[in-house]
Amino acid sequence: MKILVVDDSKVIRQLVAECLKEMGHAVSYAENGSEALQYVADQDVDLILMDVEMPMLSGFEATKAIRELKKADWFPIIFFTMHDDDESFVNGILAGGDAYLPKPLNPTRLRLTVIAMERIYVMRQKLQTTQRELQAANLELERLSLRDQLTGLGNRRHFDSNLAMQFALSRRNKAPLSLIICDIDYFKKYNDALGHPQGDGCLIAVAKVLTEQLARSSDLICRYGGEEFVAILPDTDLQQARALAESIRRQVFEKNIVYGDTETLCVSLSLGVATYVGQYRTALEMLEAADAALYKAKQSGRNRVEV
Ligand code: GH3
Ligand code: MG
Ligand code: MG
Ligand code: MG
Ligand code: MG
Repeated sequence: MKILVVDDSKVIRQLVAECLKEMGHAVSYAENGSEALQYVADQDVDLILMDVEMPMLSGFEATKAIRELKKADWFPIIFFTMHDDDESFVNGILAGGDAYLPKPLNPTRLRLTVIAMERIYVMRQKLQTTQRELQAANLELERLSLRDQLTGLGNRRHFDSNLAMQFALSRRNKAPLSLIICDIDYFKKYNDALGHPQGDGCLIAVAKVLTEQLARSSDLICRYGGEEFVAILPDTDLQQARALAESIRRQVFEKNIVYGDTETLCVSLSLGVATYVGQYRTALEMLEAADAALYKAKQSGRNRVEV
């Protein structure tokens, strides 16, 4: 344990330290209550051995202040004092102490009390490990809850919360915000021709193109539904977004993912683009505009970009 010994007498500090070092503990010192308080504010401590009568701040006062400072973190504090009466003992416990040893110190009693307090230390260590593991597990859960399992892209949940946030940011900063919605053309036919597992592979391939084409760290690409993807592009104007969409369309088409005898049966995307420059009242309105553009792309022959 990291033990802090607090006493205004150098002789006692040395005596106690010798005993603790023999037990294998790391020892630090403070000469009065306020030094102890300062030490606890700056450094890690597992146990404090504290004299009661000291100049500046008494052991009881220092203990009250330490308990206030470290509200969420209880480590044991052992008092040692000349005042061996019941009332002093009660006051020590009320001040936030855990044990009370009379002076002159009996080394065996000191050692045994430290051993008993070490159990609190062991429990604290376990608790801290559990807390760390829980935090890590929560982070992982949070991460998983925002991912699409198949493609590794963001999922619908991620998209919804990010769009709301980016829309608000864009409105406040008066910066353009673009959306690209992509839908694989005739994907049902692809599945019918090659089967669902192959279809899944095609979704992964399209996701890869999207990830490669939209490389800004601020871009968010999500799988919106079955064979629909959507990208949120902050600080991107209509001209840039349209060019990106066109590049995605071309890259997917040129991959030449054929699924029939004739060349015409080749995977392609239809894409709809919308850019917010203050004209939409809500993020949903913007999404509807992008969706309408996608519909137009489908209506006018597929494998194309519309705005
Ligand atoms: P359109 O050009 O009008 O978009 O035609 P489409 O066939 O792509 O559209 P439709 O909505 O009729 O069919 C979408 C298909 O996407 C149907 C479904 O089986 C397939 N699909 C959706 N999710 C998945 C998936 O996770 N894996 C696979 N393999 N197929 C999927
Ligand atoms: Mg003293
Ligand atoms: Mg669709
Ligand atoms: Mg559909
Ligand atoms: Mg489709």
